Amino acid sequence: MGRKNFLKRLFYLLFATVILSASMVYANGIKIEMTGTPAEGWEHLWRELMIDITVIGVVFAAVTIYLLITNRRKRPGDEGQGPKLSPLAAFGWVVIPIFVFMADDIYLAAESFELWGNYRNVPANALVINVEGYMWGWDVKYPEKIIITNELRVPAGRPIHIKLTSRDVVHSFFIPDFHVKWDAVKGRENYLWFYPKQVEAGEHVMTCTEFCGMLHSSMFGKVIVMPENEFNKWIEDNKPKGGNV
Ligand SMILES: [Cu+2]
Repeated sequence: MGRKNFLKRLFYLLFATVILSASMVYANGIKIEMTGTPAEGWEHLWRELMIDITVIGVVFAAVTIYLLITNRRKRPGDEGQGPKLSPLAAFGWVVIPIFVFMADDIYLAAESFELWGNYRNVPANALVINVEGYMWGWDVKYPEKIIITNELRVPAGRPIHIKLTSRDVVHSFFIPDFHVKWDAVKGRENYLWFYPKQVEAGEHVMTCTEFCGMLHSSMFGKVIVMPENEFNKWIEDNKPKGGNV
């Protein structure tokens, strides 16, 4: 290969790399906005992952099938006689496909970090509720000094900030419907937040997902989403009465 040819190919390779990088940066710039609740962001990312791996899977399968058919052995002892690639062309054939799929990985990773930030940033107007895990249940403590076990009542339409700890061993607080989970550790205050937007959402499972002893599997309760006025009334009705409590 002449020097001119080499330079031309090198130029194409660099050009393709620049175009791919630019489109990735552009896509990041306009698309990465994981606003909304953790659950919405989680579902968005999940859908995107499913679409991406499906597209990539189908493309790979199609290319593989095509190559298998076009390059199959026609008679015994048949040997292929593919064109000999120059080192640069071989390099390009390796690097460009890797870059294309890595670009998607990097993009998804960027979205994951964005979503992570969303999970860790509790909105300022969130209602704070303390949850303490123990062997084997959850004590839910409201600022009004109400304590209930295995039942987390929350108002609809407000972000809920759970401050999480444990009385004994390590537990893991999990509400599958809201896609939130975090460890409850003795001597530490961890947190998570979720946003029950509507009452129709109703009741949800909350459970422990860290094997924490004999009765770990019975360490579950429910999250009950209530209309805000009913929730306020419930707080009023249940908070300790009298001055010195
Ligand atoms: Cu547990």
